[in-house]
Amino acid sequence: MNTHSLALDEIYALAHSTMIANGCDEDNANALADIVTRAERDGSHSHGLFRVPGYVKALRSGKVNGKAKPVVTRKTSAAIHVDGGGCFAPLAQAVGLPVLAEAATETGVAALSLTNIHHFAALWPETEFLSDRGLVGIACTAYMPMVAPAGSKEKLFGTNPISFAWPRPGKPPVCYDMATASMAMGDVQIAARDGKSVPPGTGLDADGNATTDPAEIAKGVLLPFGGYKGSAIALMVELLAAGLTGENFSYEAAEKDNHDGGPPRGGEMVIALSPALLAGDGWDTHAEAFMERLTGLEGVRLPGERRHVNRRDTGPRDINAELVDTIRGLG
Ligand code: NDP
Ligand code: PYC
Repeated sequence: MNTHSLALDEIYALAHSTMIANGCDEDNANALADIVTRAERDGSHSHGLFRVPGYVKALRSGKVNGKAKPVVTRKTSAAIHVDGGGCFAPLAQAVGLPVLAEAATETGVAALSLTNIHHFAALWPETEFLSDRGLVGIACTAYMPMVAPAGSKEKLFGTNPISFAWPRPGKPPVCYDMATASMAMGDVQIAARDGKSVPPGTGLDADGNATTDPAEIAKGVLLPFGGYKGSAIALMVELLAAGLTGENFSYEAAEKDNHDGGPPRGGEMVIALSPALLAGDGWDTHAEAFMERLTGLEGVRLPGERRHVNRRDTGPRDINAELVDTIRGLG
């Protein structure tokens, strides 16, 4: 693979200038460039610059409002809502997450529903925002149908990611962020681009046959991770991100979408819990003793650790050259 070496501030500038050139105002462009840069910094390659052409398509078709001003409402002491006004998710999160953190710190438990947003990013930025403030974070969002529920060969669920972050004072959080599909579609697309195969059990081709060819899976369906168990979690994500926010289920999002290649309108649910209020004094040392047991087992590493190691490297990143050239052409 041919690559271009880009410093983190060059990645930010590339994403920012591309957003501005395609109709975003400063707030929207900054929020997007920030999320893209942090994804590349951490090695979340399928949700960094890789997504910029899709973001541009959604701006150019008018599906996403690059000048949206999200509105946050504290509906009760523990229920917060953000209407994104048709923006990409990161700006709506930037407006809602501080209010969520304040509410959970006061009450112990709080929930943030985001509607009228377009989510095309990783979810660890949401949950780590909360764990950085001493809170437990859980976030999930739906998408458009790509995954066949257990027992079916027909797609209905989105790749429906869920992220969980646990705060560890003085240390990076434990944070997982995973599609409830066997693999994120972005990673399937990158495997297809790079001429790689994917593990058996990832998905089916358009005729419903098992295949390890990612290009065929992209035309067919992904399978949930872990059979009916992952399927149940994907179902839960649909209900939390759409049923509980009042926004589109994945199938509704697809029915209403203009299919420009950018993210559809949807919702997100973010939940924050305060261990200091719920478990009380000593919650952190108690949890750390558990982490020590866990990481003391041979072969175990904590989820999020790979990203946090990448994060410590502040040097340039090698980015697929064709992707960089494509993005430069969009400015
Ligand atoms: P992966 O399968 O690559 O990783 C899932 C999680 O497992 C990560 O937290 C990862 O931590 C952890 N992990 C991986 N290997 C190990 C290991 N050996 N031991 C312990 N933990 C491990 O991610 P997915 O392909 O499922 O998802 C990729 C991204 O796609 C996510 O960021 C997700 O949010 C995003 N996505 C976004 C969607 C959207 O609608 N916006 C839809 C679907 C996916 P680590 O990162 O440290 O490796
Ligand atoms: O990788 O499956 C995915 C995905 C869908 C929306 C954003 N990412």
